[in-house]
Amino acid sequence: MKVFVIYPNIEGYGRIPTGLAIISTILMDEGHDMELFDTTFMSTGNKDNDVRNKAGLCAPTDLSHLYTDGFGTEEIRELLKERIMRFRPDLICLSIVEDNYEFADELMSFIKTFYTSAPILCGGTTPTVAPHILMANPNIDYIIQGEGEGAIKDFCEAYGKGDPVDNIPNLWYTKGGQIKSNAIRPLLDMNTLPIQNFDIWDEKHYVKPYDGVNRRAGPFETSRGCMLRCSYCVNVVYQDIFKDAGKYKRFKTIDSTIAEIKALNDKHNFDLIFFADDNFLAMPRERLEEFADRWTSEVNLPYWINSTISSVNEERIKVMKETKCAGIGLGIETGSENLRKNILKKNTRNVDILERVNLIHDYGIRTTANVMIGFPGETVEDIFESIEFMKELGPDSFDLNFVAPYIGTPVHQVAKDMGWIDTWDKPGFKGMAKNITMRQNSVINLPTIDNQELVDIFYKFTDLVDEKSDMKIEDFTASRIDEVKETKRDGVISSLSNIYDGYKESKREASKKRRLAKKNADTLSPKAGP
Ligand code: B12
Ligand code: SF4
Repeated sequence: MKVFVIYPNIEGYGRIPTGLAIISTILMDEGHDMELFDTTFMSTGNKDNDVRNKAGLCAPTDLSHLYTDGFGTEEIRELLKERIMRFRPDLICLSIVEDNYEFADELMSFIKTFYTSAPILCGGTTPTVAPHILMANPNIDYIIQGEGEGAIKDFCEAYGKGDPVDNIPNLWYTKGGQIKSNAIRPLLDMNTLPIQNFDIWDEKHYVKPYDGVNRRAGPFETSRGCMLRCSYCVNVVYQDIFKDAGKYKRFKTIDSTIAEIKALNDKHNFDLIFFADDNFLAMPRERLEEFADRWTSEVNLPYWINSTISSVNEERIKVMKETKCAGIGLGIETGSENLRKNILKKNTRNVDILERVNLIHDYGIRTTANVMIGFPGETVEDIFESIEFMKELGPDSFDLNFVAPYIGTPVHQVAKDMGWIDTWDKPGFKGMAKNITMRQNSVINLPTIDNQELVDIFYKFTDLVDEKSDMKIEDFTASRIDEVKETKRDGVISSLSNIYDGYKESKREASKKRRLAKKNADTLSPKAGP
């Protein structure tokens, strides 16, 4: 089959997307004729890096040479049409995250005006968390929910032969005007994954500005899933969707991990490895020991990871140091313990964060503190607590973002219930926040902080931490702070509690069903004879 794969990236954020890299590798390995259309470097600039530079979040780097100047939406459409008309695909696939969905929709609706010989199939984060919403989009014919490896293989095989696709697990489709969904397939064993094929991706994806230097970085995953349940994160939703699909947190063996990195490094010559895992350090001791031994003797490249504070301990950090870990991104998010505990649903105390960040610094490893502003219930005072905490913590850099109320997350639900987000009503987008972004501005209209004030703090955050700005709490609309403290914050907290109770109930129901199914199977299975 001829499959045309689109990566509709408008953030200009380079780095090969692991999920789509694996999907396209599988398509090629299965013998399908595959073409990639990647918009990452087509638009006029790297929005993400521009904001970081402007906010002083990173050592200034100029990435403008990576982008084709003046190659905007019109030029993208022209090229897309030319490529599709030349290739004449049997299937068109897109990978979607919410920030790119509107842009992806523009491309899909354009495709439908000149090419209707191939259905459009979408996968990725947003199709996974909200397939029922996306299926109402007239431009989308099929959705693969969750892990796409097995489903895309089965779909292409059946569709290519003209067989029915009704029974393919993870697939959403329409039949007789009705939206239909199939069961979720068991979560896969990561050791069955193929080695990613990077050949179809632009080399520019390897450019990673790191600590002021442009490095050549390769992206890999060693595990999937995170067992924490932060209220703004996709993982809390995934845990619910996949509750019957097997073990959510899974690892690739060190053997498979090293084999893949070695094979791709021999070919592409990286000087930095990026691990896409949500929480790299959350691994058992024996695995850590094996990683340490084999990394140094077989790969020996600097690497960079993301981790939660709760997974940091001296034993692990020692290994990180010995194995050339260049930096750790830490999800600290706020300096307000009250906000972190009650609204972010992260149970880490500031004193523990301080202790562990100091430990990482003692070992000479670089830290990046990931911080967010604009949580439902957050006040200017909370943000100033974050600033004070960052002064105390002294990470090597920050990554500051606005809270984005992604569909499916508790934060989205609360912001919607409170009437603080403007949502779409059009088919395919119903209930989703308009113009969603985590980088450009705040999508949640907080009663506590004016959005423009929030943007002002965003761009002053680094200066405030470095004590180069004299902006003060009193400069903000203080009266609204009092209102929120007394009423709105309590509303957010109780609304979140209800949502989390719902997850607990759903988990209880699922295990009750599993127990019952097991009991029935035991009763039905013949006993071993004498
Ligand atoms: C690594 C990473 C990146 C990398 C790679 C991007 C990517 N698309 O993979 C970089 C650094 C480039 C990046 C950038 C951004 N990211 Co990011 N990123 C992640 C992270 C931490 C891991 C993703 C990953 O590799 N997972 C492992 C792979 C195997 O899983 P997967 O990507 O979901 O893919 C599987 C399925 O979804 C499916 N699938 C995926 N695509 C397709 C396509 C088809 C056709 C099919 C059939 C199936 C399919 O099959 C895959 C294999 O099973 C996730 C958090 C997470 N846990 O998902 C955030 C996450 C995806 N990122 C997010 C965001 C917001 C962004 C940015 C907008 C940030 C910014 N301002 O620039 C950009 C957008 C870039 C883009 N267009 O994707 C959000 C998306 C939120 C949402 N609900 O939509 C997430 C979920 C984090 C969060 N806040 O919760 N990101
Ligand atoms: S620790 Fe990070 S990856 Fe895990 S649920 Fe929280 S935000 Fe998501």
